[in-house]
Amino acid sequence: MTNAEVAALLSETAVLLELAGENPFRTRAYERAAMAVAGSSRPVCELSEKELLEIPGVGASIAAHIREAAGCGAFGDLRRLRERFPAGLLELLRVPGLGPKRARFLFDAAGVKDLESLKAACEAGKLKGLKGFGDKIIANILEGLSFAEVKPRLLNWEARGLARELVAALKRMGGVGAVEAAGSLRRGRETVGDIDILAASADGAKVTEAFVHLPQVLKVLGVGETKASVLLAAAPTRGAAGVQCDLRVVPAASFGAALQYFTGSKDHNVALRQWALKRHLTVNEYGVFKLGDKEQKQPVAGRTEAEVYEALGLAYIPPELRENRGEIEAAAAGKLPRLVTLSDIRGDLHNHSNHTDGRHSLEEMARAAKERGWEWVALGDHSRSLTVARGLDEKRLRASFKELEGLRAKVKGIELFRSMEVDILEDGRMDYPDDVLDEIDVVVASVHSRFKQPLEQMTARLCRAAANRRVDVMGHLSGRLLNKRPGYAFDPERVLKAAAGAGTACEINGQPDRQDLDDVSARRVRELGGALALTTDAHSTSEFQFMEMAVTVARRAWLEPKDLLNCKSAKELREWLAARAAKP
Ligand code: DGT
Ligand code: CA
Ligand code: CA
Ligand code: ZN
Repeated sequence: MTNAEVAALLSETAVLLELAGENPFRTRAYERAAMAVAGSSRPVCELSEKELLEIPGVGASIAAHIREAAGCGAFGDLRRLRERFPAGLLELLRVPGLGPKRARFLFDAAGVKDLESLKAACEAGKLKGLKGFGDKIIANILEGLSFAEVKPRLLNWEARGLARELVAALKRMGGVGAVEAAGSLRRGRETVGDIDILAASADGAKVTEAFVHLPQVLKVLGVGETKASVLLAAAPTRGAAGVQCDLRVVPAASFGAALQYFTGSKDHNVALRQWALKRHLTVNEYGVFKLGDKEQKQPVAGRTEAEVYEALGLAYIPPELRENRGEIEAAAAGKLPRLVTLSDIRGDLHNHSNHTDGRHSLEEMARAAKERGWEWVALGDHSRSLTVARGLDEKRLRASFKELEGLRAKVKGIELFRSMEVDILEDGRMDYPDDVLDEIDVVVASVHSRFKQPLEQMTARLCRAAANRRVDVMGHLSGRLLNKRPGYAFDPERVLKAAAGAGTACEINGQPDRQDLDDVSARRVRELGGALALTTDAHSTSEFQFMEMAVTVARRAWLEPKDLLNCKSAKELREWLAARAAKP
């Protein structure tokens, strides 16, 4: 079995557990493991139990499931769940606002068998009057239906895993030079529609033919001398079935031009061609040519991408910026940002240990952060109101502080800060009294309840938290989960302004299905002069690797090291926190 197939089984288990009414944090554990397996660079079916446990989000029981699936294509727990719930029911669960209980009721008692019949029932007014289906619920379901009808796209993190395998397989083939993933994946978009791969070779037919016979290929959609399209055996996220992958093979002399073209975005390429025309040049997938060169046999550039931009009189534009959002003008003026990279990161500010719903101890988390080469890490957990995640009451909070204090002497070579993800209560107050908040170095404030508040109320709630000087970072501000639920209703502009005004940082959460803030909002924070923090929200030591996802979002938001708390030294971070604590 491929990683994608294993991921699909785990993701299916998550959905079925939700139907079974399981604790949402247990459901989430399977979703997390599915994303991690899909993004893993090693074939999970060939790993030992010990190696499996190194994958983010894979604990003992999920490791056992994977070992079982490797042998027979599924595992016992999943088979039993499948027997309990018919397939059509799964589709209904993609509707946010419906929920497992109502989905089961409609399925069993109201003849609603899939999305289509749910829509018909809503429109015909058949839900009205059913027990538990008030006007507000029906409105939520209708809104949720339009969300569920959009075809799910593959998460960037999952696509990276798939592409990495394919790129490596292509590089191993004889006669193949450079190989790169292009398209939206290379631009770091949060989700991708399909995977585009580009390879340099003098013998295209040989490469495309070998490509369509790779074990990852489920179905061949087309194969020719320079390109091939296939469906990959993959359905990692909820419903994102049959991922398409396009391979193009070009001669090495035009690899750079082709890479530029197939990386897109389309809007960037259109703007770039207009820019070229003004300079009496034309640019296409074969190279940059003088306008007079009708035969296009003498390219001015084409072998590398850098050469293509240079020939057009532009600084090299990193792929994450190629969305026609002002990058061409900035490149022409020499004003491109010095985008943050993973190696600029000195620490993480939001994560969880086994005091609440994380898998590893504070000590294991501290050591893993150190192994990553970080200079500091702020370790934390969930606050008391989040009972499903065993949130810490004041007594357990103090115990965790004491443990962390002890670790400062024990784990040398990394500075430890105390952080906590503290719930924002429904009126915008925080889940701990002020004197407790004062004992926490980094307070990350998040919404985990009452998602359905009206826009005004939610906006006021978030603004109040953002303006609270005891709050240091606003956590996953929109509350969205990609492919699962939209964020709650609120006015981001007002909240971002409140945060910037109070000097409160906003988080870019690197969990692959959160990526929250998104690139557009994060860029807005920078414009407003606000601070930003990249976080992993790690629930195990290896989930610290989600910093890479957060960095990608940050790059798409034009962020530089100076915009990020993560790029401060421990001393600078302490000073930043102290300045906030000293505010009246
Ligand atoms: P996706 O797959 O929906 O996430 O988005 P992309 O950007 O990967 O789009 P895709 O796969 O259709 O095409 C890959 C790149 O190839 C795209 O970003 C730009 C280039 N491209 C494809 N078709 C066209 C076209 O008709 N005109 C132009 N200018 N560029 C194109
Ligand atoms: Ca694509
Ligand atoms: Ca494509
Ligand atoms: Zn959270």
